[in-house]
Amino acid sequence: MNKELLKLYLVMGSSNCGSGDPLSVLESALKGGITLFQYREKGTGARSGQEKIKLGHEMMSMCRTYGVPFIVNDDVELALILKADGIHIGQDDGSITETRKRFAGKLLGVSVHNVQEANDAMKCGADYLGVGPMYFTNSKSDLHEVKGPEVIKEIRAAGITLPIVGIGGIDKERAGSVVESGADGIAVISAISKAPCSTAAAREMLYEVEKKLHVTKK
Ligand code: TZP
Ligand code: MG
Repeated sequence: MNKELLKLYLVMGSSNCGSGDPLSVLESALKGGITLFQYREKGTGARSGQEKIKLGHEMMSMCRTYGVPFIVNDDVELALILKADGIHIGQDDGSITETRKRFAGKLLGVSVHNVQEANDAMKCGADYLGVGPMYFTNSKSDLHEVKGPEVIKEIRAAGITLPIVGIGGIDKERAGSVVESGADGIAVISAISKAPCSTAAAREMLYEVEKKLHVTKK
């Protein structure tokens, strides 16, 4: 995959938007320059069934308007129904090899927490790795141990060259250290979805990422 897509990856569902309308939040973020979007409909008040599909359709068409690929979190059936651009799965979401087969020609992202999982995901054909949590966050209920950007350094030191995005508690101030550790970009929920202006938040974070990518000549 083109690792430029990972520079600023917005992950979001309706429960991440407070009182805001998810479609408006998404459009605002797209205007600010997000490079990839993941529909992650989880948590209190999350939509299901037809409502989940409907919001997915609306978000996907909005992403298409801005030329940003649309990825679905976990829900393989939904990704197939929507004809999404890809799927992102965690360690407990079934076989990576099987998912790879079902999404041939599409993007496959896998969440990993250490060198072993990173190696396995690479061998099974993942296109990119989501590594986290970088920092503590309230945005995920079943949060793994926080290891910080150091774990990305370990994965790189083990010779894994797959595109990587860091996730978990990342804001504008922390974006640089994640990229410095070897990531190709950052994935965020609240720093954009809960920002007073998602356009400004996205623009500022993209600036920080690009500044660091330029310095490290990636
Ligand atoms: N996976 C690891 S941390 C996390 C996910 C989905 C949540 C990230 O949310 P935030 O608000 O950017 O910390
Ligand atoms: Mg999952």
